[in-house]
Amino acid sequence: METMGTESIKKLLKTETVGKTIYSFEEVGSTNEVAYELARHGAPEGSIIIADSQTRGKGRLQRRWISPPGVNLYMSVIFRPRIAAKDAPLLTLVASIAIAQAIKNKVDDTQIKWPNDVLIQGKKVAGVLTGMQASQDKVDFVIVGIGVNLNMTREMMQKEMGEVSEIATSLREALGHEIEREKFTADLIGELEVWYQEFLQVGKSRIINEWMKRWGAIDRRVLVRFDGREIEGIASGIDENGYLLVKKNDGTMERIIAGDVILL
Ligand code: BT5
Repeated sequence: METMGTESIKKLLKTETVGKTIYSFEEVGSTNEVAYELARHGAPEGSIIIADSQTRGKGRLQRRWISPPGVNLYMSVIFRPRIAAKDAPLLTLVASIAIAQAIKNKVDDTQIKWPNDVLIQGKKVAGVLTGMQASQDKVDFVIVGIGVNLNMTREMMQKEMGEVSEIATSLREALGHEIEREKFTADLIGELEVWYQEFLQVGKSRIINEWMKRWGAIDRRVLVRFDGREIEGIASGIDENGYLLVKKNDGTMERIIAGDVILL
């Protein structure tokens, strides 16, 4: 078992901002927590925090991100875009596109699932957890946390994840061979810079369009759980804020800020 080599990642990077500063740890509670602390103390735009394992890896809504050592990628990126706080969630979409692209270069059957998952053959290979600090509606910084299952085998997933292993996969499982973690990380950092720049320079609509192209549920029947409710309908897309649009049976459209989508 080896920890991630920061120097090997840096050697492979061709980016201008993202990954210029990399903080690497053997074990942390959560890379997002470390990133918050560093961002509060002025860590520059594009700084990256990587850990070999997390003891309190976080998902959304107090859920857990299973983070065993030596096999996967757990990374948080500090962004400091000059945007309104309401636009910060779009960075989740930016990250999902970047992850999907980095994986798609290796596995064809890769899709995004609203709001923050990347799937291979319908199983979750990656998740994104975005948080921010803002003052007077302007973003101070956004933390984009990314977990990607790289080298977990099926046996390892069963052991580490229990039931969750049924809905999870890893790049290794899809490809049938081990992944060079540093190489994948450098590729992903490259994609993150590309899509972050697209967001800043071309704008929201470009990100929304690119995200929708990679979303597997468009025009499909879905069940959505949110705010203790459940609705069924057709997944019609996302709006300019990244909210999910579901056309219900009575023809009305529901906009959903946060929730879980199940394909029917
Ligand atoms: C997410 O939440 O998918 C966001 C995951 C973000 C993880 C990264 S790792 C680096 C950074 N630091 C952190 O502390 N977090 C971020 P959510 O959509 O709520 O999905 C969580 C659910 O996914 C769990 O309830 C499980 O069902 C499932 N799950 C947990 N660990 C998994 C894993 N390693 N692979 C696939 N599915 C997993």
